Amino acid sequence: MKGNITFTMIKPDAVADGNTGAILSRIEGAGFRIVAMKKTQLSKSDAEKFYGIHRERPFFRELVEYMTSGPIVAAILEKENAVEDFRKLIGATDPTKAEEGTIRKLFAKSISANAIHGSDSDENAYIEGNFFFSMRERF
Ligand code: IDP
Ligand code: MG
Repeated sequence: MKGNITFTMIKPDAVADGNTGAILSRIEGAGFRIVAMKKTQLSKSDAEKFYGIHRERPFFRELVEYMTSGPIVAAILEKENAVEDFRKLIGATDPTKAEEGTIRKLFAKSISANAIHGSDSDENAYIEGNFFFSMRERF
């Protein structure tokens, strides 16, 4: 069912602030079905691997430090047009540029501690989902 799956993480700032429930409620309210979910904490090597594409970016060290600073909630979500619709729901990377009503506008603290991750393509949704879960054909 290509196109119907995306991957998310509720990031350490949002989990630490007690916003997990409020964010999940918005995700479900927007029509996404949670097909797998777990709370865990990334090791340094997990975070470096997950964000490997950003290795050369100036913020990479800050990003790894932040993403390992506390527990995250990882989930696979299902909905028609999941990747694009979820990116709309979470808003721009920089919360000061995110639209009103988006999850980042509501819950993010900064461009780094921006509350939530959302996959940017179908291909990455599968790669990222498989990083935390064993995705089978039915996904
Ligand atoms: P995205 O999460 O909206 O897809 P990406 O450009 O893929 O944004 O960056 C991945 C993550 O790296 C962001 O969500 C944010 O946590 C962090 N990040 C991105 N740009 C910056 C920056 O300029 N300074 C600090 N952290 C950043
Ligand atoms: Mg990205």
